[in-house]
Amino acid sequence: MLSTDLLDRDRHRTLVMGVLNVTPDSFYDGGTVTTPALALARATEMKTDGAHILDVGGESSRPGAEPVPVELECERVLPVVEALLPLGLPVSVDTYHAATAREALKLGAIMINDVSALRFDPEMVRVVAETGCDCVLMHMLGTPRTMQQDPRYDDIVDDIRAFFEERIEYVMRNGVSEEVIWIDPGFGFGKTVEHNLTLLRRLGEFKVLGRPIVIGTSNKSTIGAVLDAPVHDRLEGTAATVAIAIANGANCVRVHNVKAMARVARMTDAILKA
Ligand code: HH2
Repeated sequence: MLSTDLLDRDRHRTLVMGVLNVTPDSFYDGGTVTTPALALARATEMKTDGAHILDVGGESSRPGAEPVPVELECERVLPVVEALLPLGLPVSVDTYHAATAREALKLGAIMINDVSALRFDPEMVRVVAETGCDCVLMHMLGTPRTMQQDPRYDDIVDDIRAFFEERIEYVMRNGVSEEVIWIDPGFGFGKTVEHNLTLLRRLGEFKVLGRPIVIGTSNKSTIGAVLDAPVHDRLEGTAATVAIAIANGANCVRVHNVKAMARVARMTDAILKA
């Protein structure tokens, strides 16, 4: 089991998850990885730069994105999963489709990163239960198409914690063991700038759930809004969010710029966990 395994081995180290999108339209790296060979080259670089996990995605979930048919997602993702396996790094697949997840796990992926927390495809919980794979439950308000339309919470942290309690109870009732569950508050998914900043400030409040926390702030629009910076000029802003997330209890940071953020994570870990 990846969570127990990696977290035990690396108790004093924050895990770095490198983002590898095989899409034409992802907000940061869209259109850059178009073949399994290019994916392998990018992933090899990420491994050298300090990635512990690779997260392969075949559908953009940026605000307003349209869903991709599952066949197309499989066409994009599966050959890339296969190409990455010889690297020996754990491969996660960013999907909410059970069919994609099932095939990717058969090939050798060991983690499913589901931005819908297993809500969008009712079959997904069965795939996770049957295979025993690791699984990230991410919070999102609505769907990528609708999530940024006036998102509201009573108290964002209390609401998301209640969401996780419900989701964890649901997956465990359906045969998923607790040890494989990771939680992610979904930075940028149905949240205003203020909501996202609050989540980072209060991330530690999710610790009561007893599960490893993943967070993906990398280059997102909240950083652009604070710094008034375009998407490819958000490295320092991302660094600040990664350091604060780790200080507030994140166990795994999902990032595009692996070299820089692996260093930020190592430095932050050294300060906090010496
Ligand atoms: N963010 C994105 C996609 N998947 N998964 C988790 N667990 N947490 C996140 O914050 C998260 C995620 C969006 O980032 P990216 O994949 O770079 O962009 P796009 O959705 O446009 O492909």
